[in-house]
Amino acid sequence: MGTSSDGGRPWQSYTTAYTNAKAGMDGVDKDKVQRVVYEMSKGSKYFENEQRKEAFTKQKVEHLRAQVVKLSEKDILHFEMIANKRILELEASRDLSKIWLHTDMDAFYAAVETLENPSLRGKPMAVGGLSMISTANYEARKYGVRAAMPGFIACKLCPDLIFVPINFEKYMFYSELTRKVFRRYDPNFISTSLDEAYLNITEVCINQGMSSDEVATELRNAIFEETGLTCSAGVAPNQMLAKVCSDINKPNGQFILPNDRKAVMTFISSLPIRKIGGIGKVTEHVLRDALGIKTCEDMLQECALLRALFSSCSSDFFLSVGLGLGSTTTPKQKMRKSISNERTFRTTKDESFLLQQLGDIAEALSNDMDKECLSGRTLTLKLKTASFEVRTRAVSLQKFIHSKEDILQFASRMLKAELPLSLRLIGLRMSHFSDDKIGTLDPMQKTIVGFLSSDATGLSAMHIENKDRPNIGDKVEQQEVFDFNDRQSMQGMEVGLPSIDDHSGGRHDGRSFQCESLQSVCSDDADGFNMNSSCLDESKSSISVEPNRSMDPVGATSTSSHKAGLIWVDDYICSVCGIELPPSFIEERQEHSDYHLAEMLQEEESSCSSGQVARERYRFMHKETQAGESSSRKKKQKVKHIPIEAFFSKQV
Ligand code: DCP
Ligand code: MG
Repeated sequence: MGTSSDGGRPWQSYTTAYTNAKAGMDGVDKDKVQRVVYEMSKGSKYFENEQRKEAFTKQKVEHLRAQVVKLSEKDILHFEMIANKRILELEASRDLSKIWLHTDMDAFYAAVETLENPSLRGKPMAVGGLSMISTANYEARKYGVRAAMPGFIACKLCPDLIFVPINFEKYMFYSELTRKVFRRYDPNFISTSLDEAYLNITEVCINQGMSSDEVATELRNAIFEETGLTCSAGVAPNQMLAKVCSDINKPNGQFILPNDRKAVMTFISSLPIRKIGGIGKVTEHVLRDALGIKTCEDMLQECALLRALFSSCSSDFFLSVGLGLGSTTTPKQKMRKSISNERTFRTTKDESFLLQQLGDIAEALSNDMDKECLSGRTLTLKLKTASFEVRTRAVSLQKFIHSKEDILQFASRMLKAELPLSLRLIGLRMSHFSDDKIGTLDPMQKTIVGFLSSDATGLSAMHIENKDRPNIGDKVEQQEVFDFNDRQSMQGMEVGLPSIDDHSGGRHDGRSFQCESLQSVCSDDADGFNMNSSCLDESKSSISVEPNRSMDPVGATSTSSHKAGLIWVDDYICSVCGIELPPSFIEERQEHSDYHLAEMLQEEESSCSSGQVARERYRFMHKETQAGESSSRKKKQKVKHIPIEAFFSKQV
């Protein structure tokens, strides 16, 4: 960004959410847009934050490149064999029997506003204000104006731009009208936002003797009749492809991909990976710059590297993308994993104002939870600072809570621990719901109580999650649904940097606190819906360590490996979990051994009923580890576990 190697055109490497093309932006002068965005944001906090994110991406790329270099020819062959076997398995799972339709309203908010005020028709307009635009109509997009762009930049690109304030009630009303139509075609349609839905139209096609093309046309006409609004549709054998297809002939168009393997493979062969839901800017850049992967087909070409460098979960996702596979089923019941509420305001450090906002958010969250009869155990506080840094703090409680008072009690403790701080956004998210009724204590839920002594308030654990997720109701461009650190975090390494694209324009602070036994939660409720999102759901635990720490000498490996009873079968396979790591990945193997060691100790701890016993064991483990290992190791261990009291040290 702005280096001497940029030939005096630093904006060319300045790619942000604002400079990505959306539908209707094909003919836009990209260079001009990038220059304006660059010039208008240069020096701002946003700009600085983008620079930090770019540095993070570069670091990821360098890390992966270094890993690639370490792979021997034998390693590559080994992983190629495994990947090819997996490709065959995935191929065998291909289901071409379903017809999926994805529909997406055209310039939704803007179209609703224009419907209600026809004088806007044909003029460039945006919904939102000078600070942020929610969407722009297709006339405005010709100038490079788009959703998520600050209005003041949009004005520079398009001086005649008309702004219309946002009005959610209207959009919800029209969204409900579209849903009435969807129900006629698929009563179990999956709605992913106010303006998007997936419909299984297999039965309609068969029962009505209609082609999918005819059904799509009929459905779009019905939506127009019902609402006066246009939408676009994509039809394909699975949800992932249907979504890609609905964007092809936007606005007011449709694209049909037949249920035929050859057609799918041809379609996917040149498709840029960024078109796939779940692959965002960071993933795109990292895969391109580190592994040379640009198209979906490249995923198959580079299958050995993907398999070697990513967890099986993520590499499965990548290989599925390469094969054009996606979900073909309707989830029986979409279980909500979290519920949230957030407020953006003018940047302030006024403590009473911030606490007042927090109270309002807690109340709104509590009301929303009551409507759905939810009570939860993990409360996450999200803060966006004046410098766009996004911090999340979470607390796991012994009991399930739902009342405003309870939420506020824990939320204000978390907030106060951060103050003084200049903030522009506060959010609260509740997750880990009780399955049944409000207030029920789940005896099976393990809390930190068995490990560290609980405090009287029931506040038992706190960790800092290493990534941020969009909130329910947030509209995000594409959320990355896999974790770059996955292989590393599976192995117990966390670099303390964000691992998904941060669509909120924020940065996550790199600190890692470790309080819940030896386990830190590296990801809980990713809002992704596709095949690999479930892989992220709490399935991976990691041991948080200091960012960029120095690695231990090989000697330490044997100590930990021995403790965890771990050997490397066939030179590659971990005897404990089956993960594969080439012999040349010495440091990663060390991390992996450490992970199992911690896991083993954790199991022991959880079988202890007394917190005191657990603490003693914890101390013993520390002493033991420190005695046998290098001084850098000692430092690491200290960083791993920060007592919860430390977190509240600033509390009033
Ligand atoms: N939205 C938002 N913030 C964003 C993106 C979208 O508030 N960053 C809102 C406004 C949009 C609506 O969600 O009207 C639907 O989002 P889409 O991405 O589908 O965008 P549009 O419907 O506006 O345009 P199109 O689908 O034609 O590209
Ligand atoms: Mg839309």
